[in-house]
Amino acid sequence: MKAIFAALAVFSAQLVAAHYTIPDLIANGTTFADWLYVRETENHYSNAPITDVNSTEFRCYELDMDGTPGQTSIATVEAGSTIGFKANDDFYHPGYFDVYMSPASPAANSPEAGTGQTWFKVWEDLPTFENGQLSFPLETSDQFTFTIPKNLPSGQYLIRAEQIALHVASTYGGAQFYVSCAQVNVVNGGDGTPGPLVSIPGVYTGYEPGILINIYNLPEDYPGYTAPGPAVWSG
Ligand SMILES: *[C@@H]1O[C@H](CO)[C@@H](O)[C@H](O)[C@H]1NC(C)=O
Ligand SMILES: *[C@@H]1O[C@H](CO)[C@@H](O)[C@H](O)[C@H]1NC(C)=O
Ligand SMILES: [Cu+2]
Repeated sequence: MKAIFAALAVFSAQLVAAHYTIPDLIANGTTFADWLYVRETENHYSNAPITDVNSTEFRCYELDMDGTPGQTSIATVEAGSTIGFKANDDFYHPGYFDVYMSPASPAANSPEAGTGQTWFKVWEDLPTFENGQLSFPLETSDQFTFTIPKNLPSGQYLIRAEQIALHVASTYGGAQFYVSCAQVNVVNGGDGTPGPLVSIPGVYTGYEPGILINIYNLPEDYPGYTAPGPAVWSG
């Protein structure tokens, strides 16, 4: 009997642990090694999501908030080029995706980078709404790409990838956030002024209609998915 309970406990622990991380930066058509340019996250072993939108960890979820930045390399990327992120599994949870960037002062590999109201959104992927149902095109993919705005000023930045998984988001705190931050040096940039600027944490309360939502039981008059956070700055 005891053995059966132990086996069940292990089995359910594995079910709970069946999530993912986002360890790879894609740049210049190459997918780079795990945690080379992306700060290693605290869930690198458990793959578990963050659910507290107010915690300091919500920013980049580093394994060690002080040590990890310095242990992570900085990738040179060109403004206007296509970059992306790759997960360690398909993004099989239904959700919304976005990417934020922040100028990184004093450097992309310093713990202070991104701690102010300095973040702006550069890309998003919304669930589509058709025939009364949401659908999630990236569910069967383990990666996504986007363009670094051509007019983004040159310099060091953090790039924060986020999926807000919505499969158990019908109660407060249920949405699962999968996040990680890449460290980059943007070259050949322009003279744009990115915005609107937000703080992370601080950008969400967790009560937004795109975060606190029952995707399996939408209201009769549902208008389609509303993205949380600021509008995308495309440069
Ligand atoms: C991407 O290509 C640019 C231009 O050739 C180069 O400067 C940069 O180092 C490359 N970045 C990476 C991460 O390989
Ligand atoms: C996070 O902060 C927001 C805004 O202050 C608040 O409404 C919410 O209840 C907080 N959530 C948690 C889990 O502390
Ligand atoms: Cu999961």
